[in-house]
Amino acid sequence: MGLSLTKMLATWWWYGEEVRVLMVGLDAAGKTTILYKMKFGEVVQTTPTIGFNVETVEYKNLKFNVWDVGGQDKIRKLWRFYYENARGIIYVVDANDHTRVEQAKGELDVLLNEPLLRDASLLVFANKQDLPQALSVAEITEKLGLNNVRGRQWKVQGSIATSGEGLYEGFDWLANNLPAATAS
Ligand code: G3D
Ligand code: MG
Repeated sequence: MGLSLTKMLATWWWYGEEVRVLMVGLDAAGKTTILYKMKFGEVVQTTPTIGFNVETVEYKNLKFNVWDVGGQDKIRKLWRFYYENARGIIYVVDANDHTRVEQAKGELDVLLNEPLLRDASLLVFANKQDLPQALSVAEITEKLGLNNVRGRQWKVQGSIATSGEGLYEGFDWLANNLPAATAS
């Protein structure tokens, strides 16, 4: 799956210019699993400051920056560095974690209210759909309040990161729904 998908992205994403995509979500949502399942290449982990780890993968002109949201407010200021020129947000939710879905909404709202991310398209992975108690795509859509989102493209995709199910569909949608790069 990895190879055909990366080939597809190379074809469909605009060639030459860097496309930055953020992948964020609470810890244990499944972000790192998705990153490796996609087989984009070497995952480089950096720690700009204590308590803040960023995983970066580059594939041709695509650059993914991945980190855990939630936690100390002072670390939030550091996220801003990665917002610059970000055209897509992949928000990964553990759909089986009923107790933290509200926190996941709060953290998503922070990102959606960020002016630098105003135009970024939003792909939500409602992950861990293999678990019997997982909230459905419709339930995650409702709990995250996504029907109130205005002015940006968004989609919720059910996924099972461990098997790869749903990842292709999600990335396919994002590749086709990125906003045009803003002239700067
Ligand atoms: P994170 O990078 O968002 O913090 P990880 O999350 O990718 O490290 O995943 C956290 C745990 O969830 C991992 O288990 C991983 O295998 C599991 N996981 C990820 N996606 C799925 C999924 O779709 N279904 C199920 N059942 N589990 C998933 P461990 O045990 O290694 O902590
Ligand atoms: Mg991780």
